[in-house]
Parts: sequence; C-alpha cells; structure tokens
Amino acid sequence: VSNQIQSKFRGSLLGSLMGDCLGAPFEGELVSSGDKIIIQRYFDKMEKPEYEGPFKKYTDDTAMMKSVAKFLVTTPEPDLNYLAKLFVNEYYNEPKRGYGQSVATVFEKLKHSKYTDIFRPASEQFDGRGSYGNGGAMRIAPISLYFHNDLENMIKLARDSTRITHGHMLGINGAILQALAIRQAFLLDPTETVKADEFCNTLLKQIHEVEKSYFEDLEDNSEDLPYCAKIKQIKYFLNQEFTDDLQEEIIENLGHGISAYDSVPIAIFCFLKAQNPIPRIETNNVFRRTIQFAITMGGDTDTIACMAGAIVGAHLGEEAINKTLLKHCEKYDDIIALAHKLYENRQLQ
Ligand code: 8NA
Ligand code: MG
Ligand code: MG
Ligand code: MG
Repeated sequence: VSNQIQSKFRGSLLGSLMGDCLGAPFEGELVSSGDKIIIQRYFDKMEKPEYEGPFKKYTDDTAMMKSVAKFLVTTPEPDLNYLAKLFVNEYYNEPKRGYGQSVATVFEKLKHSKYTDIFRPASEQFDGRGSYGNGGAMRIAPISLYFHNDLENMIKLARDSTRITHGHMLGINGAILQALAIRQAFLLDPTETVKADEFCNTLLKQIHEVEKSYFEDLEDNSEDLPYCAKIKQIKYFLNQEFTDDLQEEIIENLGHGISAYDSVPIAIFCFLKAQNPIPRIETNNVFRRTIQFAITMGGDTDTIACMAGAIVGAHLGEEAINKTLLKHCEKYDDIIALAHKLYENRQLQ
C-alpha cells in the first residue's frame, strides 16, 4: 500500500509537469483537424527512444506547483505567509515563465507590503473583484496528495493557498474542484477503469457543499450553482459519441480559456474521456492519451493538460507514465525528488 501511495504522489506531480511542458508549445492555438495530426506526430516523435530533442520548458504552472509542495514539506504547520514568500521569490528569480498578465501586480504588492496582509493584494485585483484565472487550480496537486485523507483541511488549504493570488469566487472554487478531482482519482484503484458517472456524482456532491455557501439566499437548487452546472455538462458530453462537431460544442460549453471556470471542467472531462480509446488519439497509454487529448482542446493548453495530467497521475501512479516522454520534460528529476519529500513528510505527520 505505501508503495502505491508513493507512486501516486510521484505520478500526480509528474503528470502535472508533463502536461505543462508538452502543452506549452501549443498555448493559445486554435484546434483544427490538421492540428490534431500535428499533435499526434509531436507525441509519436518524442516517444521514440532514439529522439534527442531539447527538453520542453515548464511554465508558471510548474513553478508555482513547486512552491506549494515546498511549503508543505518545510514547515511543521502550513504557514501561508511562507507560501506567499515562496511564490514571490520564485517569480523574481525567473519572471519569464509565462505568468498570467495580472498576477505580477500581486507579487509586487506582496513584496512591498512585507507580507503584512497576504490576502489583500489579490483582493484588490480587477477593481476589487479578484482574479478568476486558473492560477490557483494549476498548482493545487500537492495539497490534494498531502491531505488525501483529510477532506476538510484539503478544501480549506486549497481555498487559502489560492486566495494569495486569486480573490474571485470562481478562481477559488475552481481550484477546490480541481483539488477534489485529484483527490478522488488518488483514492481509486489504479488497476480499475474509472466509472465516469460515479466520479461526477461524487464531485457534484462535494462541490455543491462548497458552492452553496456563496449563494445562501438561493433555493437549494444545484442547477444554478456555476461549477455544479459544469459537472452536469461533463456528464452529458461523456455520454455522446465523440466527433469533431461534438468537440466544438464541448469547447463552446466547457471552455478552454485562462479562467478557472473555462478550464478546470474540460480538464476533468479529458481525464474521464481518456479512460477509453478516443478517435484519432492513437496510443494505448492512458496517461499519454489524457495529456494528448487535453492539448488537442486548444486554448490554454499547458494549463488544461497540466490539470488533466495531475488527475490521471494521481489515479495511475508513476508506473503508468511513459518514460521516453517524461525525459523531454525540464527538471523531471527535481519533481520526483519533491514528490518523494512530500510523501515522506506526510508519513511523519
Ligand atoms: P491572472 O490572475 O493574471 O489571470 C489571468 C488573466 O485572466 C488576467 O490577466 C485577465 O486577463 C483574466 N482575468 C482574471 N480575472 C479577471 C477578472 N476578474 N476580470 C477580468 N479579467 C480577468 O493569472 P493566473 O495565474 O490565473 O493565470 C493563469 C494562466 O495564465 C495560466 O494558463 C498560465 O499558464 C498563464 N498564461 C496563459 C496564457 C494563454 O494564452 N493561455 C498565456 C500566458 C500565460
Ligand atoms: Mg503556464
Ligand atoms: Mg502560460
Ligand atoms: Mg496556461
């Protein structure tokens, strides 16, 4: 059992890295059937053992995920001020990792206010509405793994770690939804195919609890809660025959953009759909299929593939990862070491 847990820690962080690194070159591109062939060839080429191309660089997604993992392994009790400092230091060391256009303002303010109120800079973004970007969700994997047997604290820390940069309800709850999806995948048997309907029903129950507190004056009707509605759409799309037309409809409804609302749901959809073969995603490896499929959705490809990769990695573990693909990802050995530390520290708690 402990070996399996350790493998899932590594699998999820490596899946997150791999989606980020392999997805980054396609960021912002639109998808056409031609692009699908290009992406298929890109994976086929990199998968060949003899291929020696330069590694694919990771972006802000991994840079920030590393900080979240370090924050959990360094202090005995999670210290959010320390996490804010890690984010800021990481950003100033390597600002050119493709960060969102607005989040740099938060880092500047955190630094200049000497971390007196770590939630304030984020709360001031967008005229006080806060960012709804997917920046909280893209870095959340270490929290799901670390708190896999403590749902309440997982949700709390997913929320608070996100609030350092994202003040908008949709940015925060999107990060919580992604954390819940990773945790659920983590808890499932890697030798069994995930039952998509059950997976969605559990997510729906959990995110409903989270969302309803924001809509207290509303009747208890989950149809009206934003992420609950998206999960119902995921269930609907999973039961349709997958065609190019359906893909367009999926992108239109689930989104593929830089907001959490328009990216976390499609990442979850990709994970669930890739449990089984998908037309024109030619591979037998479920891990690769998930990431390749996520990239063919276009838009914010690094982040959508990063999130889908974190979920499938938490389900299948490290063994399922194609090693010839992994070696093209920048600093994958650092991520393995970090996952190991995270696991060891969890055992000490
Ligand atoms: P962020 O907080 O800067 O948000 C990203 C962007 O979302 C902002 O710059 C705005 O354009 C928009 N936005 C967020 N909240 C609001 C709001 N309340 N009102 C109006 N617009 C809003 O950064 P983040 O950390 O959330 O960003 C994450 C994404 O940006 C990731 O995908 C990451 O990889 C990066 N990124 C994406 C692209 C891309 O083209 N897809 C390019 C560069 C960087
Ligand atoms: Mg990125
Ligand atoms: Mg980017
Ligand atoms: Mg991105």
